[in-house]
Amino acid sequence: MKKSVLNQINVSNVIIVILITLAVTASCSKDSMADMPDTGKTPTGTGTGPGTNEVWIQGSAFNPDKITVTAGTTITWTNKDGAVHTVTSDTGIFDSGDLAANGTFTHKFTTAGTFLYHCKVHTTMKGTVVVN
Ligand SMILES: [Cu+2]
Repeated sequence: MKKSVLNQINVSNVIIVILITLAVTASCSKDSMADMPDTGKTPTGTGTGPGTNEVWIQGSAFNPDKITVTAGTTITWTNKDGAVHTVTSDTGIFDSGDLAANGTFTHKFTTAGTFLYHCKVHTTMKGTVVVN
């Protein structure tokens, strides 16, 4: 008799431990979900990569380095680096000026063509916009 009561207590203890473990696991995953919006600081990006008609300046490179759009599209560049970069047309039709960390620049491409651009600070950084 006594032994069976003891066994029942042990079983309930095990269940309580499992429930506590589940509760802790659930609250941990909830916390990491809550942290996710903080990592993506752009209003339009998903946090993992540039969205449609967006170019991210990341690791001293334009991502994507070649983007194809239709005439009338506005492209937004966002500086995801800590360093200052620029988005400067090779032919002088647009220039962002210095973009600090999280700085953005937009330009509307109204005519078809291939538009080369670069960063004035880092001359090896090059990008292309193809407008159809
Ligand atoms: Cu640069």
